[in-house]
Amino acid sequence: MKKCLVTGMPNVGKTCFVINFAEYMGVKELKFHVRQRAGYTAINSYSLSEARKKLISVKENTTKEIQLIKLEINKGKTIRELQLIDSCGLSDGIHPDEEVRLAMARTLRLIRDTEFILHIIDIKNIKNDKKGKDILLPVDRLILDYASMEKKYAILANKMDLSFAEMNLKILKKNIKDIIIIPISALYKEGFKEVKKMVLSYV
Ligand SMILES: Nc1nc2c(ncn2[C@@H]2O[C@H](COP(=O)(O)OP(=O)(O)OP(=O)(O)O)[C@@H](O)[C@H]2O)c(=O)[nH]1
Ligand SMILES: [Mg+2]
Repeated sequence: MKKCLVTGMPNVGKTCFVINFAEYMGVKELKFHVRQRAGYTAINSYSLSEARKKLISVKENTTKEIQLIKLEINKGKTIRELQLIDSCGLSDGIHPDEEVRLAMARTLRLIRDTEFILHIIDIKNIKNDKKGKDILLPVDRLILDYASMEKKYAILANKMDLSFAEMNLKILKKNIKDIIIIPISALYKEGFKEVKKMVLSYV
């Protein structure tokens, strides 16, 4: 089965995207397959509203486990399956909480092992276009540099509903060339048509 990893820094909207994109793709009830450290996989079922309430939060590193949804996607006359994978966000430095550190290590392994990467960047995190300064935060730069060379890869520029987002998107597009950048609002399910097109070309 094909796999797509949704990754990025903490709090950028990965879980919000996974839930709302699954809904956009026609899922009515979410079955999250959660890999347990004991080696088995638990299935946690939620209604869409329940999942949004329980799994999305303003707190950083809410997601600590690898949790995935299996999507059935109509492509022509066939049905293709895709695992949409959500995992722990990556941050700079050494996190004080061991559980988070281990979770980040699992995300790094997933980045290495997954062929299709959707890298969510919070449009708020784009810095001003100053000479000699990167417009991306170091972690976003590392993910971009690695995944764009090795994988099928796109940046999802999230939170485009925010007021200054358009200006930051311009800066992002001007500085990051030859990479697919799809502006989205995971919260308001905007830009999903473009993401679906990319997913369809992969499955
Ligand atoms: N304005 C706005 N807020 C968003 C959007 N997407 C997500 N958020 C908010 O961003 C916060 C983090 O969302 P999550 O989906 O939990 O982010 P995450 O990347 O899974 O975070 P971790 O699991 O902690 O790494 C929540 O308060 C969401 O409501 C968006 O498109 N627009
Ligand atoms: Mg999350």
